[in-house]
Amino acid sequence: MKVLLIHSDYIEFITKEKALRQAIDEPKSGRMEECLVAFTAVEKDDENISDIAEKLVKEISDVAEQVKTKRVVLYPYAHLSKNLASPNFALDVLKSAEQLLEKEYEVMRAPFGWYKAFTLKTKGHPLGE
Ligand code: A3S
Repeated sequence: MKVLLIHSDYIEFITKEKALRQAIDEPKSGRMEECLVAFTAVEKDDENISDIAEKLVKEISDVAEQVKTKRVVLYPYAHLSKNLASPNFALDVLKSAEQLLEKEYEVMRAPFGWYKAFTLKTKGHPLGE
């Protein structure tokens, strides 16, 4: 698994085009203020790890505690790996992580299976996809 964690002033995203025919969420746009964004690529090797969602949640929680935020965005981000898990497996992992995180955090899961655009602001520097 590859995870890029960015403590952000805000993130906004919108679905553009479908990227997959299966394992796909409904299209949507979203915005979250002051949050930890977890850009996540689930990899082939993760398919052999039974508690991979728990491991992801641990990683996110550790950093959320450091930066003192209670808001998390789970953002599927396939571009971080060339060795991706199957879409069905990846979506399951992200959904499980969402459920676990919801016990302690306000969580937004960005739609899976889409090309999306995002705007993110961190420490005053706006970035775009
Ligand atoms: O690859 C196209 C879209 O399908 C999802 N996806 C995965 N995301 C994470 N890990 C995997 N193993 C995946 N397999 C499929 C993602 O939603 C992906 N879309 N951010 C968008 C592109 O703008 C994206 O990565």
